[in-house]
Parts: sequence; C-alpha cells; structure tokens
Amino acid sequence: MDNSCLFCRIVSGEIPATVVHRTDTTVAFRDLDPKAPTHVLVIPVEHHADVVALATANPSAAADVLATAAAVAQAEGLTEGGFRVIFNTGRYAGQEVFHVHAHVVGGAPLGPMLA
Ligand code: D5M
Repeated sequence: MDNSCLFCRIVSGEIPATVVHRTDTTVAFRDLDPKAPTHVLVIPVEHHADVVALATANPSAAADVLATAAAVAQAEGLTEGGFRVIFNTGRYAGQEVFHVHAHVVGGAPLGPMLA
C-alpha cells in the first residue's frame, strides 16, 4: 500500500469507486471518464507502477489481473461483440496513474486502435 497512490486508496476503500468485481488479489471498478459504453479498470491489490514491474515482480498477480479482466468482460456482456484490454505503459502511451491497471473497453465498435 502506497498512501500517495490513488488506486491503492481505492483498494483500501478510502476513495470511493464503483467496484464491479473483487478477488483476493484484484479489484475492478468503472473508469471515471469512460471512453466506451463499458470501461472498467482492473488493478492488482499489490502496488506496482506498470505492467512490466508487475509481471517481473509477481507473474501470478499479472495472471490474476488478466483472469479478472476476462471475468469482467463476460459479466458485462462484451465477449460476443468483442472488446479491448489495454495497459497504457509509460509516457509515450499516456499513462497517468502509476498503479498498473488494465482498461477493459467495449460495448460498441471501437474503431482503429492507433487513430
Ligand atoms: O488511465 C488512468 C485512468 O484512470 C483514466 O481513464 C481515468 C481513470 N481514473 C482516474 N481517477 C479515477 C478514479 N478516482 N476512479 C475511477 N477512474 C479513475 P491511464 O492508463 O493511466 O491513462
């Protein structure tokens, strides 16, 4: 837990979020600024800055994030039409929150990825 980290504070419940799924190792909640009809963020409970740090330090937690992303996609009805799972990583990708998170986005045609 990093007290200066927004998403650690969502994990602890100190900052409210619309949580849609929770496991021992992950939390999934709705993005405040959705870019598609469904836009959920999936994070590990454990603090890691980005997907490289997570996969290096705790590959099993990285697998848990993907399993939760898949469960969210199913629960939100995204699997038939299709969806994206995106890890913005670092400056060029526009990562703003440095607690690794998977964006699960879908619910409508998403257009080309690199517009
Ligand atoms: O994406 C960071 C994402 O985090 C961005 O889509 C907004 C979202 N965000 C920021 N604060 C909150 C809170 N408090 N609740 C829910 N969602 C939030 P990035 O990949 O780092 O650019």
